[in-house]
Amino acid sequence: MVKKLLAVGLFFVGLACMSASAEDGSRLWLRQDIAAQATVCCKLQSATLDKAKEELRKSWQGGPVILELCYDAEHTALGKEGYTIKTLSDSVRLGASSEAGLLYAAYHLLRLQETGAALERLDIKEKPAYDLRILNHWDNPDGTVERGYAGHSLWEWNELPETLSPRYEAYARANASIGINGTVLNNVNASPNMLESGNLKKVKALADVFRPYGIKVYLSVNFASPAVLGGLPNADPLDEGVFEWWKGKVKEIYSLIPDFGGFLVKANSEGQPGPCDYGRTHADGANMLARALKPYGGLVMWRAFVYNPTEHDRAKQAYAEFKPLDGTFLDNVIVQVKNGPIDFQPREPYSPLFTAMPHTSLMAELQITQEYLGHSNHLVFLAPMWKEFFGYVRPESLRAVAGVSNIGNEANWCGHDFAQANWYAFGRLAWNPRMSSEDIAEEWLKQTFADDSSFVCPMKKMMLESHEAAVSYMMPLGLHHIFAWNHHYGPEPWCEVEGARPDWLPSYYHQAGKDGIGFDRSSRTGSGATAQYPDSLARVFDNPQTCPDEFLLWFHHLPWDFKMKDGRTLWDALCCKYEDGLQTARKMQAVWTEMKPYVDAERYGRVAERLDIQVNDAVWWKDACLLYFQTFSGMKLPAGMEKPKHKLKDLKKVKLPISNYERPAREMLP
Ligand code: GCW
Repeated sequence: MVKKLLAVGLFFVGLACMSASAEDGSRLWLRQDIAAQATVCCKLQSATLDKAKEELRKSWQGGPVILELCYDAEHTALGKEGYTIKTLSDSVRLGASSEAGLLYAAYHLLRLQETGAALERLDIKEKPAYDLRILNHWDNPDGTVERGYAGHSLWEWNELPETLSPRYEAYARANASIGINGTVLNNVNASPNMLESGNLKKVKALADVFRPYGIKVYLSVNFASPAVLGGLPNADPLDEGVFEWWKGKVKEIYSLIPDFGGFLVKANSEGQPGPCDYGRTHADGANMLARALKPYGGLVMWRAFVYNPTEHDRAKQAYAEFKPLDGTFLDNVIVQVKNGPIDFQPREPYSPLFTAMPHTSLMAELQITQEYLGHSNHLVFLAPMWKEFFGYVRPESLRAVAGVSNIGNEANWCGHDFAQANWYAFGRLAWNPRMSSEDIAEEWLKQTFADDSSFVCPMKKMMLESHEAAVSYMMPLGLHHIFAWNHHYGPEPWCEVEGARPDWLPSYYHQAGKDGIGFDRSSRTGSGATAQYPDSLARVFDNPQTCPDEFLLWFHHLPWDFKMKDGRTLWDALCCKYEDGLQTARKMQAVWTEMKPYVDAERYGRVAERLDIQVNDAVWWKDACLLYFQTFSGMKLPAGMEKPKHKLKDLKKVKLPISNYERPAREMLP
């Protein structure tokens, strides 16, 4: 008998192992048991309510749940997507003034269950901080993804509209579970072909899948479309024919997709066409599109990511072009500004536009895909970086938040299993920017891996330290853009490319020389970028004695022996930062090794393999930057640091393939 029991036991252990080893990460944070068969009461029926009911029925393990549409003062005050969750004597009641609100409430309740929260006396009121919480895909019609590191595009344009991949619904569900309610399907470097009638039918097919999950679709548009696609002689926004063309296109779109969200536009930036080609302003361009969209309730998200090779300081450009336009945009235009003034660097001060355009709707563009943070090789939890941004920019001064997606067609969606946490964190912060990074990490870990404090505590710590570590081993103390040419993966502070725009080269940014290092943006001796900030902050940034260390070399060019606040020389402080970053990466690797018992073999292995690359890359970054900067400083590495593993001349030979949109493989790295 005992033997038989043992055999049965072993059989089940075997099964458990098999299912653990089939763990491809595709279930994201939505891994709840699906055999619950809960009682769900809801008098109404609709596509969205059916999703909410189905989720609860399958996974809720408590008593009956009642879903109610409520139009009382309490619920109307919570807006279109807010909701309440209340424990009653014999049930839980979810209330909202919209179906989407009830769907969000259902996901909230399940999240509480999955994270082990106390469920006895729930009395929750939720209202999203923004009406628009949107992903930006940089996906091209040919299936490539600009700055995507998780395979190819999720959208199978060749198969649409006839064939609908089951992943479209899985994508919508994942987004809805964290409150994301919009998606821009295509790259801001937009192909005019996207607006062809045949392609719009494909967009409609996706919109139909996403709609029940409360998600609207948007498109990036190429400003020259009337000329390129429509055959007009130009795309001048003040030309009536151009406006008529857009009006017609917009009408066609809304006839297919009545709840279409609107357009995202990258204009007059990095070679894209725009209104300035015709001597018009960004406002002229944005307002023309806004007029076409207005009758249907559509929006224009107009990007402020502009810079010009002739401007002496790239960090000042967007402000220079957009601030004078404050107050001139129509009310269905939102100006979309990247979090920092340059370009999604590992760390940037906030873009001064956020505090300079009080009469314009602004939205923040955050980058979820790790273009400048180790692609899908490095474990970098981005919530702390975004929280830093919200520490400077008041959440209520924004109208919306967008995140550049890190999603591709790989089984685990994001390449790195921990990059899923950044998709998750984006959604949670777009819903509530006041949530702490710690709470987000904890929620995600519990739902995605295990609800065991011996796992959650060390892993949470590791996630919370990971961004600072990456900044330290790549670009500490305000250094920025010292990446290798174009692929933005490894270090190349020495990079020179004949004929290249200076503002695409690292030396433009680090300005290292015998006299010191850093970009002088101070008002007295430098570019004066500090003056674009409100006075109180401008004063702090302007003075190297008060400028926070993390922005020191962003705003100042300082001698190598500059005395830091703690008395060390700048050179020593820089070296120690690189060393700290590397040692934290090593610690992350050690922590993960200890987590082996809590994690299935497949995900354990994938993450371990990437942490190995991350540590090696941290050595690469540290050696490359310090050995190169040492040629100027002429100073010794401080005692106690790990000795360089590489020689500068060898590192200078490393070349990764530029057009590699996939993860750089181990063999390509030093
Ligand atoms: O950072 C740069 C990226 C480009 C991107 C551009 C942008 C979509 O390297 O790949 O183009 O930003 O945000 O428009």
